[in-house]
Amino acid sequence: MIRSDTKRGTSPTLSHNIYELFATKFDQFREHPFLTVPGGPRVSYGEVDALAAAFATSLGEAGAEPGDRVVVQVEKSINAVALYLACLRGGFIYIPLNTAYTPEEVGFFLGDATPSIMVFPSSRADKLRPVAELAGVATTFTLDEDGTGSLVDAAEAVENIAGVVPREADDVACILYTSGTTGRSKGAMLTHQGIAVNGTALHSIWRFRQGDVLLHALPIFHVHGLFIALNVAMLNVSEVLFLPTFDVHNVRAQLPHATVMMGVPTFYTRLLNDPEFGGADCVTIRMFTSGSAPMTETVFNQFNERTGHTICERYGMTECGIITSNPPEGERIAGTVGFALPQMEMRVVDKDDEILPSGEVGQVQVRGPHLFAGYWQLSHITADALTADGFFRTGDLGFADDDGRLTLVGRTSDMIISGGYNVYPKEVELALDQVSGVVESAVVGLPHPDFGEGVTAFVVVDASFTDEMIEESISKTIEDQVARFKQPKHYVFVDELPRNAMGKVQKAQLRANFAELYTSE
Ligand code: MLC
Ligand code: AMP
Repeated sequence: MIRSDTKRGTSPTLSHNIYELFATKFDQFREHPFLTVPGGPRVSYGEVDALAAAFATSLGEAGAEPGDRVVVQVEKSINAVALYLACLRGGFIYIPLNTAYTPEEVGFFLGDATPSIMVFPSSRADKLRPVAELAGVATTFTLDEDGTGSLVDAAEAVENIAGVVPREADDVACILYTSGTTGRSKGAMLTHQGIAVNGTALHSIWRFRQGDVLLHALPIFHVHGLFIALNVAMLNVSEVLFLPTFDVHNVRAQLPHATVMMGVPTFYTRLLNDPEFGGADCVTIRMFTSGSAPMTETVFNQFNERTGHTICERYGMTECGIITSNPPEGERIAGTVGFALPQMEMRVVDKDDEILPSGEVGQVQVRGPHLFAGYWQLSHITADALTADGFFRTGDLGFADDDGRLTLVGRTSDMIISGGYNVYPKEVELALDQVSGVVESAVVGLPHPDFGEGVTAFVVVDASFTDEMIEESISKTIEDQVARFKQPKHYVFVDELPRNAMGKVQKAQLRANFAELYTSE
């Protein structure tokens, strides 16, 4: 049941709670369709607002105080969106986790974030409830109706809806975990102001307008699907065609009902792999955007030839939201990620943080109100990530042209981006090195026709292990420890890893020697 009552904060004009920004729109357009699940339910802005209000009240009644963390590992659903909004509304810090994370990985996040509440689907309760108990989480909820400890049931029983909790601009709204080169995940603290500024800027530069309908097939536990796609749609009070995952058939069925689609490059590669996909699917679309990973010029050009659309590529990062975008109405150039957003200062620097002339490759640094407030409880790492004058070191390498248009060419770390998900080689190597029979390993990203980069492990095996024994040993350990998308797509067993005179593993050599491992298949 969805309630119709809601309640605003007592002094919304003094509060920077981003929920107030959304609520001004929700109040005006309560009947307007918000989330439409094709073949499933459709809810209006007013209904989601009321559900969020009831969820927020229930979380408060369960003991959550403003500033408390709420860790959430749930499938994409209307309830999941309402839960995100409920946390904003109640001033609780929302921490979404990738649904692919194993219970062991979830245990790390719970220990680090010390939430007072965790929410999971009842299908995973058997595995996750003990992990939450072990981490000392006071309360757990499921997000399905009629499950034991269901937040939905608790919300239905709520009698007095609590108001929107006032927040300061720099109060933390969400923590999104992002890994580092050390393999240890860090919680990027994102503020109410930072998220609002980024969403508002995108809404404006991408010229969102009345009648826009967003096709949403991204996961909602990352910046892309959550802030960039959902927040912008909510600021526009747009209808969102809400697909649980990216599936070419379902996406093609919905494209004729949409005006905007946001995706990672793999979405576009997969659409192009369908020989029947073409311009006829896209007649209502005014903008396709791509980001989270590099889009090749080939895909950009083929998409243009097939559909007549030039994809608007943009560049972002968990810590900063969107940094640059190609212009929606100006020239969108393949291989470039466009211009810095309003209020975002961007520079390309050398290793001493000195600004480089246009055309020279260096590290991209950014400063502005979109920036995160630091890594959760890691002040030293936060300090290292920022320059003395407050620029964030993105770790991305690129160059700007005379007009400020940015082209990315690589990264300072050996991070892999597979289908838009970041994979840190160190984390996979640490897991592999624990496997019985593995002497040592090196993990690299190799060009992959579907995922952009394919996680690939080079493994030195103890001579007493046969191929069969080592394969069994690896799959037993890895499957429990690391999420599926991080697991190597291919293992290469080698006698030794190439090293330089200092003993450092030469990953560049592995990448060069095996560059065609996936593309020649
Ligand atoms: C799924 N698999 C992946 C994978 N996703 N493996 C590597 N990389 C991925 N990204 C695994 C599955 O577990 C499965 O394993 C096998 O690969 C094939 O599954 P699939 O059914 O083909 O995968 P699918 O569910 O279709 O997912 C692919 C995808 C998805 C590309 C649609 O990964 C996706 O939605 N990616 C978007 C990521 C995203 O939103 N990133 C934004 C980060 S924010 P097996 O072994 O069981 O077969 C950010 C900032 C910014 O970066 O700028 O936006
Ligand atoms: P994440 O930490 O998951 O937010 O991933 C951010 C990283 O994704 C950035 O630092 C870039 O390396 C990469 N990225 C995002 N958008 C693009 C893009 N359009 N082209 C190339 N890389 C991108």
